[in-house]
Amino acid sequence: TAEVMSHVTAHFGKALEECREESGLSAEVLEEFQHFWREDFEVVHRELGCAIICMSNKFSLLQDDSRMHHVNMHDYVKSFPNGEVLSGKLVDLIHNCEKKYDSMTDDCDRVVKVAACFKVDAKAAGIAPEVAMIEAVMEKY
Ligand code: BOM
Repeated sequence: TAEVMSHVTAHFGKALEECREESGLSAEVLEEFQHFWREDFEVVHRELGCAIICMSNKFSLLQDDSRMHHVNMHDYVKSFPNGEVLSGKLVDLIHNCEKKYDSMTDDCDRVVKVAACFKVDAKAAGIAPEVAMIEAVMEKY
């Protein structure tokens, strides 16, 4: 659900500042991670892909090939309030997007495509959070 996704985004987003330098993602492109979900934010920058890889690695959510670690991602999402209602769906959506871009060899370029696909599909599935929902739970993490 969108409510659960707001918690996951608020927590995951806390890793952004630790990853800014090594990813090269400027504040002009993305100031705060929750803006990822804004209607007018375009998920297109290679540096965002690099940042998502760096952030995911802080929580062991990726395998060595920079694809999702299914078990760890499932457990991560499940750890949030009501997480078990989102975990299966989120893993399915991300994996479906990974399959579409599997031939891309540059990890940062591929992950930003996967993230853009995930944003579109999460909105279509009704599990994309409003930015205001994320801001409401930011203080918990
Ligand atoms: O193949 C690479 C898998 C990368 C998975 C991350 C895609 C989604 C990242 C952008 C949105 C994040 C929102 C919430 C946290 C989900 C972990």
